[in-house]
Amino acid sequence: MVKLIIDGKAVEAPKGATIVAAAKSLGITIPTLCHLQMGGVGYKNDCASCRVCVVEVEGRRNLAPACATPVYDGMVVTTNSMKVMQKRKTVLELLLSDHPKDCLACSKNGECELQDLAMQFGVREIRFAGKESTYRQDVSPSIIRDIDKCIMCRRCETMCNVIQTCGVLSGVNRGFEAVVAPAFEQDLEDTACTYCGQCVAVCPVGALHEADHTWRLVKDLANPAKKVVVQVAPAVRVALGEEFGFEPGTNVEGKMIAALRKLGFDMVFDTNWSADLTIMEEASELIDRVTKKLAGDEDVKLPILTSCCPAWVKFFEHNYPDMLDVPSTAKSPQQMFGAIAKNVWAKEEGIDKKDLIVVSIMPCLAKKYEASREEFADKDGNPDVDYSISTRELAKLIKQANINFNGLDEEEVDNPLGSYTGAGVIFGRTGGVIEAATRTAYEWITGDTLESVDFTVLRGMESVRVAEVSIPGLDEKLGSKFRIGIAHGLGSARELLDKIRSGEETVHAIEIMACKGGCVGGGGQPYHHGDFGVIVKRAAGLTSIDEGKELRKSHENPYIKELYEKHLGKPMSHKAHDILHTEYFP
Ligand code: HC0
Ligand code: SF4
Repeated sequence: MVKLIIDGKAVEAPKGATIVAAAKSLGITIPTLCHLQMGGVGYKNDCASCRVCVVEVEGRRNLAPACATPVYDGMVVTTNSMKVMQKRKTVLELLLSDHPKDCLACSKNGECELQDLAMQFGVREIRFAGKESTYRQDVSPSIIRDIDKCIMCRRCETMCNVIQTCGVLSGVNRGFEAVVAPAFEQDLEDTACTYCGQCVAVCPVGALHEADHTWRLVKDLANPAKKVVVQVAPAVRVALGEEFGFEPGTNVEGKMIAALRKLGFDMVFDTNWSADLTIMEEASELIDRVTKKLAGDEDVKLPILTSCCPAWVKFFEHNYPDMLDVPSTAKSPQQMFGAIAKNVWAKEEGIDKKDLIVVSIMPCLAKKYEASREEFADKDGNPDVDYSISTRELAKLIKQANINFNGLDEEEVDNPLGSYTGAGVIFGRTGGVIEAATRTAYEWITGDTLESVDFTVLRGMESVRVAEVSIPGLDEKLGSKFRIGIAHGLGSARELLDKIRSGEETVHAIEIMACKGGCVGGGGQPYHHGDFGVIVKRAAGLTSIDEGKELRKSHENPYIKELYEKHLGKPMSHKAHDILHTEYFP
């Protein structure tokens, strides 16, 4: 530990800590723009490019960037002198000199970190008005890049390269032309971008944002000729409340359902219901593959990989084209929902599917892209899910519609595509999909009722973890317990998959989610401003919803049982395969 003084207060900090970190331990917040550190994730952006965090260090002629200057014994730092404040204001004015001035029409208006600092430092005029760089807008199915607004903080670059290992974004060009972009300044759509949206989640300004579908939705809701139904992803209900002053992790499901009805949706359904349906297919496929493998079938691949995260699917299609027969062929809950709503439910209700609009509310930006994938549309081009709206977009719509969210009475979901078990809701956090599958697979393999459905060995926030579950009857045949791998974050997925490809690790099943923490940390959730604690609280919120449910195993969902009895026969039947399974493309 080293001893230093910051703003007249003595403090001890670990050797190698930065001034920003040491000041934080004293409760002193030094403003930063490029700097961002997320504990628990291993994310640290410290390129020191913006210089907003400058401070005075005794004995040093120039001001020092606090985010990149390590502390030392006897250091004396001043974070709030007139010289420091003037310099920060000048830095902001320089940043604004090459920044569009359309804040009122910017997607980040009200949430922009540059705007906040300009206000905090009393910037009232742009003293250095001059040439502004202009770039064409890059529009993809999920993400829009408005690169005129890029301040070269490089948070997105660190996220894409270090945490997600996608290598899509990096600094190109020099000087005034410098910008963060894909190689050869291609559009995202032409790259190996997974649309995970994690670059959007850390962008401090409006340079990266979601492809907004709210106006399309408003138009559909106002059209009496259309029946508009909605499904809501597991992770939305524990994060939406943050936009209305609730603590992260608070379950606002009842108010959310009421708000969706007030917005004009004809039916409010739940993706948790189709998460239960996904388990019926995925657990069956798992048992089928293990059984065939044990019988010596060399064509059968293990481990089986979960396939419900669309960014993960796109990642393995780009990076593991030799392993496309490994993931489960089960569609994601979003897509299973759409397929059942349009091809089964609409028929039962006598609705022409051309008049039915299926909307999803997702914590994820890649879900927008997933909904638009060609294989998820019928031969006439009618998609199973028409479009997807992020948690943030839903919050905006609720505010636009002047709905007093906090004052709403709680309401219940519609059926038959709504009620869910505890297994369906934990899909939204890391480890949840495989825990849900294990609950069902265990009971189906053993024929016994589980004493406890809480497979706590599968839980936690470690980025890559391998756990063993004992399944009586199967252990003996396998010669080991059932081994499960879990990874969240695409870099962690790559780490685990590379070990499996090389034979260094052997597991029977793997769950992968592209975002840290799982969907609760998705790129469409309310901004977490680098606080991973927010994501941990959302995950805990989902666990507690599961614990409060009477039914906690997907195969016990009465509406799912009815769906098989009336329409699908049994899991993996010909009909189930037709409607609920998909394929992957290199
Ligand atoms: Fe997820 Fe899902 S759990 S990917 O994170 O499987 O987005 O919340 O909706 O589809 O259910 C996201 C969340 C979902 C799907 C589910 C899965
Ligand atoms: Fe990289 Fe994900 Fe952003 Fe694509 S969406 S550029 S993969 S961080």
